[in-house]
Amino acid sequence: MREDYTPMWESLGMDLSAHDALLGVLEQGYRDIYLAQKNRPEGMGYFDFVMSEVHGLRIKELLDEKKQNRKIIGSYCVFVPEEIVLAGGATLIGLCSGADFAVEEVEKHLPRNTCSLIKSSFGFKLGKVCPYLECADMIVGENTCDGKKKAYEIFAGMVDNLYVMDLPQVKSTQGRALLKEEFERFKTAVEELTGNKITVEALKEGIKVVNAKRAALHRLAILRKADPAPISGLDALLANQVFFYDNPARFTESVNKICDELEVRIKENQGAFPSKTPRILISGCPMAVPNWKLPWIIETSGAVIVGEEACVGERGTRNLTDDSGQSLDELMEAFTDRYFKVDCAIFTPNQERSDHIVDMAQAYGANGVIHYGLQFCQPYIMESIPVENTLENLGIPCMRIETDYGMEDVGQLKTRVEAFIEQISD
Ligand code: BJ8
Repeated sequence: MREDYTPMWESLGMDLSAHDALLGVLEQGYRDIYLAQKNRPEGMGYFDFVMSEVHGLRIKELLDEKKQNRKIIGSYCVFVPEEIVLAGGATLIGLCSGADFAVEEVEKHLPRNTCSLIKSSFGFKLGKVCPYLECADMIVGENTCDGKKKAYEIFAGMVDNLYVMDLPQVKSTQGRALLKEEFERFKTAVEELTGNKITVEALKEGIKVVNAKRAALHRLAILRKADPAPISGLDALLANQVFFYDNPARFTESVNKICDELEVRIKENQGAFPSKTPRILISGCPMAVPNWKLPWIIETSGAVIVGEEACVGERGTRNLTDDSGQSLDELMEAFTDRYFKVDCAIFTPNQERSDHIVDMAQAYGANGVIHYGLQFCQPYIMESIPVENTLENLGIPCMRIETDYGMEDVGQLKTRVEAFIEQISD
């Protein structure tokens, strides 16, 4: 029988009945979407376990870390460098939320036409249903899109430990200098929070741990080039989602284990879907847990997803950091270089992202690209038009979808996705 975590949630000041309702929906969704899949790799059992304990065991581990005086830092963006957090002797967890919650309450603080991701983050705070948020010693926001920038001004009145990182919007020399300065400022903030001075050795170790995590996901991504695809897009997405809050070493080991299994599957010509199933690349806004709506629609409509051009996906994990530097400054330079390559749509101009989408579509043998934009997300929706033009000029079919976290449009989306899959199957 599963442990009763009620006293733990109570100690975090959570709203227990609202939280029960959330967990009920999450468990049901997981059963219907994940456990209903066929031909899953056995190694996904680990991620099923992680999800069944998502607000239980992992939170207990984090609270145990806190008892040992280790600080927990929460973040909403892949620009927050985990390397620095680990080097400071703290733990980083992702806080982005993928479900609507307390919408009426949220709309008292934010305009209705705000993207679901931002609204969801507020809903989880206002509804007191996120134990990660409640156990964080520091919450890091970032000046990325206008929605987030302004939302953090309001969020600062709801939490007492918000730290906001500034970010460049242009990939210029000045932009890179700003990013490095902000990483230096963040390093000082982590040192102040933890009381630990970050040393060259600690930073090298932090880089090594994070590189290993990312390398495991690169390995997984490369295996998805095979036909038949050895793993579903839903399962691969889950691994990318769990990346943000699992223990790093355990995560790396679990992903590598799945990769070992997938290598055998590929040799034996086994797939999650039959060979020649139409292959889709998803591109656009990040999908945080439990946002599985669009991938579920795609993979129950006759196609398989072979890659995610998103921050929960390859955009977030693409590059490793050079760890050969011998001084703090050389190491800070090295990961400034690494993070500066992240091609979020907040950057202008942002041709790199279109180029990456083309590269990924070709490398993964995608028959088409589905661009996923959250409603009211200006950066990604605006960028989706040039992205579509670039792809179609190269003969790569593209469909642009705008949606939110609601389920009202599932029927309509399914009809559109089925028509697109039929078109790319010809
Ligand atoms: S680096 S993608 S994680 S900012 S969906 S809140 S952009 S209006 S999430 Fe992101 Fe960092 Fe960029 Fe990645 Fe705004 Fe759009 Fe909402 Fe978004």
